Amino acid sequence: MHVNREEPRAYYIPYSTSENANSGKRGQSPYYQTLNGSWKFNYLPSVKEVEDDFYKEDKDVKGWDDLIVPSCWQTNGYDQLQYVNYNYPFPCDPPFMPIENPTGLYVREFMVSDQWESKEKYVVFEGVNSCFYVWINGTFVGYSQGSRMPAEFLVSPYLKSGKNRMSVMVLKWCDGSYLEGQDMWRFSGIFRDVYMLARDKAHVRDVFNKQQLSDDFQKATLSCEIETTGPIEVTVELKDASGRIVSLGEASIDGKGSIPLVVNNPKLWNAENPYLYSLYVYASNEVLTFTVGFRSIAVQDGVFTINGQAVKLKGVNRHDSHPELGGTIPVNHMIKDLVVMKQHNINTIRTSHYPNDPRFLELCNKYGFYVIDEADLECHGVYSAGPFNILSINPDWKKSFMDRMTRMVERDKNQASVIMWSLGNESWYEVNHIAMAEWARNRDTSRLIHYEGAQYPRVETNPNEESLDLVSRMYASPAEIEKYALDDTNSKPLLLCEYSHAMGNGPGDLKDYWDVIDAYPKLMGGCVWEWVDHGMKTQTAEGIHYFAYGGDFGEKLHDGNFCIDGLVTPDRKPHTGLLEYKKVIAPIKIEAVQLAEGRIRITNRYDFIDLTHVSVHWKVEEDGVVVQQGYLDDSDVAPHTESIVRIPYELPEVSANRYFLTLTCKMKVDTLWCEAGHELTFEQFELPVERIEAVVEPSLAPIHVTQNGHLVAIEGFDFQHEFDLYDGTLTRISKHGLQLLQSPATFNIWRAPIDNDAHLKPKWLQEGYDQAVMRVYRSEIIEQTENSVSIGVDFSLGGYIKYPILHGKSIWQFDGTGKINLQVNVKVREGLPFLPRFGLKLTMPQGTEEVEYFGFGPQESYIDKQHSVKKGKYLQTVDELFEPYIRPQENGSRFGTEWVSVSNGQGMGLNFTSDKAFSFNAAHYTPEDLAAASHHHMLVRREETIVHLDYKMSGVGSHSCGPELAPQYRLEENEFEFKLVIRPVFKEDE
Ligand code: IPT
Repeated sequence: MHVNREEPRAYYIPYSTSENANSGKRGQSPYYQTLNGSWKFNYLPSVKEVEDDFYKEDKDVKGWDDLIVPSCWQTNGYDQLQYVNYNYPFPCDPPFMPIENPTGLYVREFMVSDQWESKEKYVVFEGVNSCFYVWINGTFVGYSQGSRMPAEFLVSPYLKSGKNRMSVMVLKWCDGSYLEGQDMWRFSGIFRDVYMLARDKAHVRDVFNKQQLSDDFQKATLSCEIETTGPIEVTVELKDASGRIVSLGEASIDGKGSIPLVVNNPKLWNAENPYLYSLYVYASNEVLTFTVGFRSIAVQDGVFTINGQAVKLKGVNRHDSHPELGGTIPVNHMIKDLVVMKQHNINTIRTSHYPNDPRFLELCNKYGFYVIDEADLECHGVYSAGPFNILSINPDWKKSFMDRMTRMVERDKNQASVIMWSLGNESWYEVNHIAMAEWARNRDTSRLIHYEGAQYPRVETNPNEESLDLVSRMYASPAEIEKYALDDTNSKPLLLCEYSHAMGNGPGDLKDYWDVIDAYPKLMGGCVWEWVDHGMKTQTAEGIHYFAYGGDFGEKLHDGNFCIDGLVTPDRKPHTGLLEYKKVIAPIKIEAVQLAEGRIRITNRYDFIDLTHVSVHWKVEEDGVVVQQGYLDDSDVAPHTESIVRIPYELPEVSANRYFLTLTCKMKVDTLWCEAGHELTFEQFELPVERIEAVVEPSLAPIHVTQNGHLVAIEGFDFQHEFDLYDGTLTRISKHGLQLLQSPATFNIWRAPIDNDAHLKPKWLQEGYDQAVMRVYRSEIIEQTENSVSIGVDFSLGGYIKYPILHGKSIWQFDGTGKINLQVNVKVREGLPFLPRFGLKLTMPQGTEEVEYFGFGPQESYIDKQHSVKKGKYLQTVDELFEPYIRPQENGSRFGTEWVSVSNGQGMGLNFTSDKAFSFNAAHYTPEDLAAASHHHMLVRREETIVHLDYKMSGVGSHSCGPELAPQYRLEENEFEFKLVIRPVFKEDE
């Protein structure tokens, strides 16, 4: 697995003074020299093409390419961009790799400072995929594999004064690749930083800051376990966040030693208040610094706790994924992720499925995140070829498994944010895992051990069931986790290490999960799969930018858009699913107690901090217009407690209007991740005001009806409508001569399948849901007066081969004002899969761009994805309603709409209402357009506007990898009635 690699150690950079250490910038250290930059690079499709002398000192490499390090080959035009989930993109023949193994040769010249003359010099590679050999000045230095772990080599013997040359050979595949079969783009190369360190001959090699908190948290002891490379005086100093020394110690250490530090009344670290002390380790000319966050992580009576407090993990799975740089993640990009996460109330990150850059963990310490640090180990691919456990049970592979655990734990053992070690992902669970777990438990008693694969039965049962501290599940449904929580024989907390698969339009089940998680102490939360869509930014021949996914680069084996399953886009724009998550996991909950008297309950769901940093604004809106507002008095609600508050609004006893109360919780202060005024969460209630319905006088305006064959013309003072009896539908709606319908209205059940419909889609297609056309059995005028006319239609909607999907009876009543009252009664054939939706589809002419509605907004909402939207009056454009999913699919619907007007810019259009709230959307694409395009940029925007008025739209769920859509979110009624009022309007006159 390696040759000449140094033993793993904690991550640090040696500095010369505490001042330059405090800068946090590696370049401030005189003992650090980056080897990032421009390297000469030669890519060869096969290792057999490597020239024997390529690493020699005098090898002429002028003709080679220039490549920036760190980087990935595939994002620089070398090799092949390929996205594969768990299958191996090579024959499964462990430990062998294809002979045609792509290879990258790197050469770089660098100077070594004269001031380093007397020092020991090391080179550190923080990440190279998948394995590499290093030479300096033509002499072999060493070899390492294990892509996301640092490899350090002692290079003093090979360096000379003046110019030196480093040559590196990186192979795309090695036997380690069998353990790196994670669901991701397969990148290669020196993709993380490379640097040299100059050390005193006798120096501190490793530091393990072992912390222990007394049971009452009043005393913290820090045992600094220090390993040196020779006899040396070591002084340690612990400073609090203000820079005050709180404890110090010293010792002469030759080899291993320990310096104890004690802090009375320590300030504890947690994700909400990430209080950090700084530890300085002085030895000879060097100072090393470590942040120290005192916290205790435990399972108490089956409940997961931090600092003795039950904590729920509100997490995400995060891959290293950059839309242009691939697996190379600059620090500012890491910060961007953390800021967006913080702004969305996320407190936990699982570093799926490998350790990240060590600076990422330092940022997590500082910004406040709980991290599940996962070993770089997934051998899921063996499962496609044969038994799942062939590697995890095989003693020949034990060393490789252990290597991935020991190097991670040693590197990250001082990081406060790391609360759990994870043995990797989806590699079954056998003796090799148990060895990893047991080693880690022995080395570090302060963290928990996680592994999801343990749920599968083992061939060789190991009696030590205690190897893991918690039970971990993927994609279990809310009902399944509830069952676990209710079973008293389950003594460990349960973590959903992956849940609510955020692929495409979704997830729609977050609230259901959290209702259950919040109800049971044994459920410790979970991490949504996943944080980011791994789209690669690319462009068409015409220069149109788009985000590519599997298959877009002509790769033979790929897994399509299964990598486009994040809560944010590749360029980190929040999807609507993230807004939903933010609301569901919000740290403050507001409930109604007695709205007539303005009483509400505020619950502080933070685990450690009170609410003094939050200001709560309230407003009352009367039909969408603010009529009263104010701020609540500061409420100092302690964590995990609640307070009942009175809001001083005054309500009329009766009104024809509706009143909504909206409370918004905002940050009072600037933080690392937000500015004062940032909205943490909100809540909304309809206020109890007795409603006097406005009396609508029946229209006495006369109506003229003329029938010409199958066409019925319905005319009044300022309108002309037309109904086609043959097709059983409306063909013209016009006001003042303006035709508002471009093509006949149709009943519609189809939606462009979302990713979460993928499993159901074949059944939908089998029944012809995508082709359902109307068959009219009867269509006639059934009632006519001076002021109105009604047309009755019996129809069915059917696809092909099978019996019709549904039968319906519609009554279209026209009155003298131009209003159209539609009532449709539907019977769906028994035994069918639930309907995507049912509603009326209209096409409105070019120029129909304005949408005004009273309902939920401003973003899309569905029956199961509507916690992050606010009820109000919205004015948007058709384009603003659209959500540009990377793979186009149903989007932009508005659930719970009470009325909507869709018009041209002058306000001339159609107004829709119903007796019950309905869903609508308006777009420049039909469901068929969306379904036919594989990427957003391939959509051709129509000039006309397609409007859907839906009785119901089925929910979105997370079935692409999660449970089926819950029954309450499906349109699976066999009989229903839908009423819709269509009114041509000139809005500016109303
Ligand atoms: C699970 C994987 O752990 C994760 O890496 C990713 O592939 C995700 O699913 C799907 O997007 S594996 C699945 C078979 C449960």
